[in-house]
Amino acid sequence: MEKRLQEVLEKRFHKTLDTCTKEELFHALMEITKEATGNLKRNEGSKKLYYISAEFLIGKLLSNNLINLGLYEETEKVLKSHGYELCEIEELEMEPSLGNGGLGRLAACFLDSIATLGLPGDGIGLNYHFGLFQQKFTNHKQQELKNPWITKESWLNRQSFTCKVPFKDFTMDGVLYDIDVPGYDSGCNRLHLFDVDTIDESIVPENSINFNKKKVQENLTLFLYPDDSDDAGRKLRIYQQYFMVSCGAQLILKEMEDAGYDLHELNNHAVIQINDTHPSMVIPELIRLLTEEKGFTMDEAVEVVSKTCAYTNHTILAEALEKWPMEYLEEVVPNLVPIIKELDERVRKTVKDESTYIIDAQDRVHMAHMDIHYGFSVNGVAALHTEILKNSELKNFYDLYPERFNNKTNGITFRRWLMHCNPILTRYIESLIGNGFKKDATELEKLLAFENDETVLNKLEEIKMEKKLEFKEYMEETQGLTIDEHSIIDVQVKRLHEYKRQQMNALYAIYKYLDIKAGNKPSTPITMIFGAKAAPAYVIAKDIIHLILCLQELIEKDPEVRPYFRVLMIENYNVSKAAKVIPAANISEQISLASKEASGTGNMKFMLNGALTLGTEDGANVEIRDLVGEENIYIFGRKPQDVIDLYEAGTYSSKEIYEEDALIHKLVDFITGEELLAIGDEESLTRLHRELIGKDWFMTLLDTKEYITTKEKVYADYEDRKTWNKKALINIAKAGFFSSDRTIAQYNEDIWKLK
Ligand code: CR1
Repeated sequence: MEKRLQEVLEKRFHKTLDTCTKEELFHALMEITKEATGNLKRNEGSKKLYYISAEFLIGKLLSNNLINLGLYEETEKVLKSHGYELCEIEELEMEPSLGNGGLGRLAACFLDSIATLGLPGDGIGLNYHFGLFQQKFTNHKQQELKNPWITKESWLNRQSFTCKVPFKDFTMDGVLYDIDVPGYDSGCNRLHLFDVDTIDESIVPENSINFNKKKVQENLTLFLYPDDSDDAGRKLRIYQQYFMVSCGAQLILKEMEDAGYDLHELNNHAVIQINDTHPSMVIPELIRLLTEEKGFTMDEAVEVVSKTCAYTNHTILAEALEKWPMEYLEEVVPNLVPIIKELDERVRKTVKDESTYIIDAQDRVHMAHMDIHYGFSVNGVAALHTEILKNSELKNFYDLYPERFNNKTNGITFRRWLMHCNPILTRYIESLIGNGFKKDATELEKLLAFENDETVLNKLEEIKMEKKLEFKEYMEETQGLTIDEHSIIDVQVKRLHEYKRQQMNALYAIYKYLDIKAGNKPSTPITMIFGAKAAPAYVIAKDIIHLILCLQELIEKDPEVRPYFRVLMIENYNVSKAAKVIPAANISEQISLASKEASGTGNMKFMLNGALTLGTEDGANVEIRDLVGEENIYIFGRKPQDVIDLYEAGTYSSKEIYEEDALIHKLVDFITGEELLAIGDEESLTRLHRELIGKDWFMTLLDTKEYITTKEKVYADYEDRKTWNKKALINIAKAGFFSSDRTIAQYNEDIWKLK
């Protein structure tokens, strides 16, 4: 490594390891890493997976690629001997935020595991020039800025593949950029990101994310999920989706033909995993290409495509289940319209249940319905979620095709979420149980042998302290906030959404603030940490951020409360910041309204790093509980079936709770009380107050009381550090199940069947 680094630095910058700048060092490292990845053998086989997704939240790649290539430690040593820290150098990389949250990060973890397991499988997506917006706090509000990540030199490698994508009024030329995906001690796959050369980044002004949505040739791949609160935004999304699937489908067919396969046997050589409904148009597009260009009859095309495509559902929230008005499709992708109509006709001929038709009475196309009728597999992302799909959300489909439904509980890559983000913990685990867990995560269970070993438990606590100190330093540098490393670190980081109920956590903060004001000081100080971006057009979500930032300000300025209790919000929460805060956490907040969080994956990252979960009976929390046992997790709140029944009955009334419960009344009214109005924006706080009392669609007030009681218990339990550390150890030991290597092995076993 040292020799190669010197060579590259000399050749590119006429510098040495002792004279170069950090930027030059970063570029040399990127070049060497790219070269090493390029030299890996490609994972191959007679059948190949295409994981098609609108999002790949890959995050920074340098360190992870070095880890997977087995070069991390050596590089670290070489740099150290010349006075550099690798962790400082990795900060220089621009973060590719090519996803919103869990769904996109899952796709990135999956790519890592697919490559690691040696499976031939490539990702297909879009090369967004700006990632998810960069978040800034101004006047206690979220401000959105553009978030560029592509520099002159990047991980992208331009390929020679091109294709033509026919829209109604014009054709666009697709070009392809690849990012190599090295497996951990394994071969390499690729992430294919499609783009167009006519994109014009200059149509987006500085400090903004606004642009002319109608200039599709110039804006198509500018942004991930452009604001779709208006018609132009929604149409742009259809443009993006069709562009992605058409390029993807053309690439797949070309690869199959190049390999000499008969396209009539496509399903024997390719499997396409459709990640949520954003890529659903790949089904009619493949049928179009096969019938128009490859001489297939409609029957032949429908049959082979149905045997090739599989669909993953990631949510039961109605807003996220895409239904495109036929009128839009006619305006954007008229070529697909007759095919979609034909697919719907075929359903109507054989199926009585109208609720499963692809085109509904309002002439809207239900993308998920198309996936289920014309795919061979439908999976949910956690056991509970899949049961809800089968028994309620998609019951009518389950009745039709029970054999298609299966569960694949999500997972996370331990390379990033343990080895990279917590090297001290990794090394310590290795010293206790050897390094087998790096390849087989279930070996972490060997840690259970130490559950009563005080030396080990104390050491775990020391490691947590070290990670808290690192996080403290980071927050000081980035936001000028000084965290008390001796406090309990209680963290809720995830996208902002009412169903995730950050507002309930904020109500707790109000409770605690008032309690301390009344003289009840906690024995150990508490630091509540939030991190969340709100979709730019999601008004209430932004009001919740405003509330949290106002609470932060109130408490930071209150010398009576601040020493005991603080509320801090991480600005611009992203993958890199997740890697800093998660290892420092004692408590992992997973408090969604039961039944609404399909899985969650943050919950897994926290447990792996020794935080205890405070959560509802939702998503993968249920499986975490089953693994660690009731006594090593804090579960509270209404049960999923009760919630489903409550929606069904339509009897939930937050107003009733607010009027009948004095404590809740007081907490909710604090939002518009004089303390916060002195800091914040009356309109925003009043809107949130009104929403909580008048609607509260995600039933915050239903669980608030029990949440407060349970959280008080968690804080009290922290006082018995020995028992706490034991619980932490059990959580780490049981986290192995949540390795995405396990998830991917199951996808392969049940769905993909790659050799
Ligand atoms: C779910 O909300 C899940 C991820 C990955 C999200 C979350 O619970 O962990 O998917 N769904 O499966 C989503 O983003 C659009 O839907």
